[in-house]
Amino acid sequence: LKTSEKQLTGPCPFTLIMDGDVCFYRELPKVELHAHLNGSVSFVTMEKLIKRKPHLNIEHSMTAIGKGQRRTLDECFEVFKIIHKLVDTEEDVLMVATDVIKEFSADGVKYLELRSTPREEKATGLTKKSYVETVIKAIQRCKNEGVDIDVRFLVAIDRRNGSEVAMETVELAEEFMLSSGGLVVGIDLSGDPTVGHGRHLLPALERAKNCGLKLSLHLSEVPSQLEESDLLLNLPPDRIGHGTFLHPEMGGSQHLVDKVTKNNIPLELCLTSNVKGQTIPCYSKHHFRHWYQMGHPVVLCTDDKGVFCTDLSQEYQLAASTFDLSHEAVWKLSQQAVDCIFAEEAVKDQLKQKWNELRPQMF
Ligand code: 6MZ
Repeated sequence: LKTSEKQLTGPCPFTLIMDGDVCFYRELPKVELHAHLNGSVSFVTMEKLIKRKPHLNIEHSMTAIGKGQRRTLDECFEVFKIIHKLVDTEEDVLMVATDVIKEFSADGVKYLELRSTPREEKATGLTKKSYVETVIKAIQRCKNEGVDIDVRFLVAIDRRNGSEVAMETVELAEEFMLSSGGLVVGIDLSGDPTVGHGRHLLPALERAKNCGLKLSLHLSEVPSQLEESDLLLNLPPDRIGHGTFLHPEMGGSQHLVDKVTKNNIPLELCLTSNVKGQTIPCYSKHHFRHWYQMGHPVVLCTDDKGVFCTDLSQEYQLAASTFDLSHEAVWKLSQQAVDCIFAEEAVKDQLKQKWNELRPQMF
């Protein structure tokens, strides 16, 4: 078996045999820009949550898509509902966010943008505001403990909840952008792509843009969204999540590609998520190929490392083995991701310096 095949058939990335090549990807400094908090909960953290709430009768097999398994995107969204039942107090959110940040750091991620949908849980007193405060607390806690990772937060709009909630979410993000000392940097538009239409969310997204929040929008994650993508690309967003069906080779159009390239909008690409969620039939047919060949900025990401049983090192290794990338090309890919972050220029400069310092250890 090639290393990539060994990984695909292995139980979870954390139990991989660390051969030389795996070490390269672990040690590679990385930037993670597309990680949904509740989709990123690891096996270990999930066990703790399940123990806290035995009455829910939730088993780990219900919250993760393991080796060789596939789910429809619909089924993936059912998984998130189960996880949300397990994460419904401030204490849970704090533990989950702290663990996720530390796990990304242990995987060699030096800069992380976490995203999450603020949730209210009447039964436990969790409010949308305390939800965001708690994620920020986790980020600050990790920083104080000296965890080697710079973390920012994108407040997520779940498209299912409509225009009013979208506007409230932007207002909340705006408040925290001003009070969090630069930790809240933007808005994510996510949720089940088959529900709702982006046109209703335009006023909220325009407001976000006007007040200085950056925009990362899930676009064309399923084939039926081309008209919506065309409309939302007019904003334009600062980054695109997935963008699976934008390219003509994937059923999109040159017109959409031109809109993306004209504004040089980076794409956040999540290989395992797309294969396990069955929007892409196999790794070799991933749209990474088309955009990478064009020289367009693409950033490899995990999406939901817990649900899809992956980590960022594994995603880099999969991209390399599938698309025949040299270590040098992989290095460039991770380095160029720095240009796509939402934090201010000074942070970019610090990261670029870090990459330069780490390079001699890698080659
Ligand atoms: C679209 C996704 C997603 O916000 O509770 N989410 N939205 N496409 C995807 N592809 C698989 N994966 C996750 O994390 C879970 C939420 O993130 C969004 C969904 O809204 C999901 O409910 P948070 O931390």
